[in-house]
Amino acid sequence: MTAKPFYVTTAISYPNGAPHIGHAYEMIATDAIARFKRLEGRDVFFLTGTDEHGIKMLQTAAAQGVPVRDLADRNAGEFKRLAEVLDVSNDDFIRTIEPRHLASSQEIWKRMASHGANGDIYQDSYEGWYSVRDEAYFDEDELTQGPDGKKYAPSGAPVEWVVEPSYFFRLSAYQDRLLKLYEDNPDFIAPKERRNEVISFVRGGLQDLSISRTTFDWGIPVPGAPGHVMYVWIDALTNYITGIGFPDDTSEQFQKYWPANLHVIGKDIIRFHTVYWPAFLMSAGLPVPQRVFAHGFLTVDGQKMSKSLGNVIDPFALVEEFGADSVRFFFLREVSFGNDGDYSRNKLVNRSNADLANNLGNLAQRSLSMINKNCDAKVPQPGEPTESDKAVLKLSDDAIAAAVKAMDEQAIHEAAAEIVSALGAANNYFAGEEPWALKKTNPARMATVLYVTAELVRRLSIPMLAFTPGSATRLLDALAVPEDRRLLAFANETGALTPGTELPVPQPVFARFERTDEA
Ligand code: ME8
Repeated sequence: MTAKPFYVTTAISYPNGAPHIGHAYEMIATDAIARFKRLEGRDVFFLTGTDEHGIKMLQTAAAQGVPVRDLADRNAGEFKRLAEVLDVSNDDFIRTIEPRHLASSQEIWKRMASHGANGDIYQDSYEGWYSVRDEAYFDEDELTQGPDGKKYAPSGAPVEWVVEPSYFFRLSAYQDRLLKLYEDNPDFIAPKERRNEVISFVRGGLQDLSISRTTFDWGIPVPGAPGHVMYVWIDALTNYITGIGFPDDTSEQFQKYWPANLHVIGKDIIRFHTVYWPAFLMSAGLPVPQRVFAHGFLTVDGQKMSKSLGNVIDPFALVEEFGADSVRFFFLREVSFGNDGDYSRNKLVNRSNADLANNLGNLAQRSLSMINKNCDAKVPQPGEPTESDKAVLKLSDDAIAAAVKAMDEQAIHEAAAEIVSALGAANNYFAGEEPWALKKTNPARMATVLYVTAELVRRLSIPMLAFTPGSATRLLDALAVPEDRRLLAFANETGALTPGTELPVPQPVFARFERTDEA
């Protein structure tokens, strides 16, 4: 049987600056989902990348006195490097300046322009309040007046009155089809509160969307319309189909992976993904994605991250200090996926010490060291299992089943919590059975307890491959688990560890970190 495909994406980030922890967070969470689906045996394609056009890039480049292409190259390189240091398993990295993306964006444009009797794209002129920072026009009633008498967008960015010739997309014609999409597919927008927001926005009526710009040229040329470049969001959203081979939509890859199973994005860009994107796709005659999940925003020590506050956390520095797995696990376990979350150094240290070093690390190191010393460094021969052996193994199997269910709804924090709680039970089992005391009194029973504990480490390390891939791999290596058995289907297999198998000398897998003193 061929594996069922699963196509998952992150948003593509603006490379007008270096990546921050918000970007790292989205990569980590999406990677946990992608890795978990692979552990379930799915044929996963995971795409991430950078969104390199638009006026914001031009302005940053001008402010820095560098060619825009150089700015894009430098920072896109940093985003790629971030994925590497975070141990992110993306299958491709798309940059929207690539030739494949030009072809793809022009093709989707042409399809939208030729849709229906009159086409969904027409030329007119546009004037309105435009925020350069948001790359969006705003209605008068959405703006506020500052103390300086100037008008500001809801984001706080200044707006200016702009008049330009522009192509428009007939978004207004899609209101009913979009409402039907949300109704027929209650899982299309997650979490639920976001869905309600989008539905009431669309019910309020949709205006046609200005989708080309003539005031600058850093963008994808509109086919057959010299002087016009595409509005950056047209080209940005199209990355999701370029990444799997569009415009060749008859290719095996495109047929297999489209529509995407899941777009993971931040809550600030939900309208683009759940209103504009499905409308563009319907217009181009392409199926719409199955689900869009909006995660929350990260703050630092309870405060919004900002350059002026000087509290922007460099994800590379975090990985440098704590290693990818501790950083990953902190965000996955600590932040309830879909809600806002907060980073603080002490919280990361606490989480990593408690769940990784003291819980999983302790269990593995104590049991494996005893096996090394007392069982000839070989997987011990277990005897008949007792009720307590069976109970703790069942508990870990149930936790894994609950984690699978939670991951299906992107409740990543719950899945991680299930595994941590099973590890806690495993530690209690080990402590309660006192294998060190059995060494003299009942060595056969000691062997059984050590076998069961090694089994628990093996079983629970398999789902941990999605969260802490490097260390979970080292634990499975320490148990000599063959590469092709590191899938969830094998987690609850009895007798997976073969007695007599030689095991390497165990090394501690997780470091303990020091808290910084709180004032
Ligand atoms: O929005 N916490 O790019 P971007 C959590 N190019 N997530 C955050 C965050 C924070 N503090 N700040 C940003 C764009 N993000 C567009 C996307 S997709 C076709 C085009 C998230 O670099 C943000 O919500 O501003 C988005 O999902 C991603 O990081 C990239 O943000």
